Amino acid sequence: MSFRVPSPLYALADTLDRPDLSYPAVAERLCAGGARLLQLRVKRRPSRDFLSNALAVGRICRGYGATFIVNDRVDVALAAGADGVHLGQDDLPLPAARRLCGPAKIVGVSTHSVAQALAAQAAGADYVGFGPLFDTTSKTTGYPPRGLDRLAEVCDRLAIPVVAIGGITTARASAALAAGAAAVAMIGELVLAPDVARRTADVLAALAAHARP
Ligand code: 3NM
Repeated sequence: MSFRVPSPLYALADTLDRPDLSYPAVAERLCAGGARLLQLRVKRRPSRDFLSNALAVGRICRGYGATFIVNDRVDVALAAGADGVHLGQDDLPLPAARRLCGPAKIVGVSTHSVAQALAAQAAGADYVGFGPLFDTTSKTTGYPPRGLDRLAEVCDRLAIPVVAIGGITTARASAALAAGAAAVAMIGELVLAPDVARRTADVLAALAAHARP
């Protein structure tokens, strides 16, 4: 399957451990602001809690016509009827995930080097995440910022879409697309904004301005 990202913004619905945020509420505001490619990113939660959030977020995404991806867990993605799953380097290897998901689901992989990105493509990933592009406090990646030059190298070497991630702000988003990324993924810039829907709309407007000739 040849996958095309449905939007240049890949919005990650994560609560960043803020007690005042819920996954469905974040997803609703992201979609209301125009996000049409959304990943539910749940960490350190019991499986049944993860699934109930995935079912709720899946309903919201379907209502908006947004593509819905679940992070890390193939079983939760399938049980929630998601469009796909996003795997980290320590999650199920791609061939196993593909056997469980079948060919129609979108399978993405987090990568942090050219070698990892090439390996993910060779194993049949539909897209790769590549990061951390810049410094980020949202995830301890174990890698220093990869920077725009390395992003450009990965984009040059891969035939599948590359999604840039890590420390991306509204102001820096266009630079990632200019380096060849098909989309930018964001957490903090969106979900910690005073008005999540408005910030999402502002990012989409900035990305659309970049796309105009
Ligand atoms: N993955 P923010 S960086 C989830 O490098 C994630 O693979 C990364 O959050 C990677 O937009 C990251 O707030 C955190 O920086 C992204």
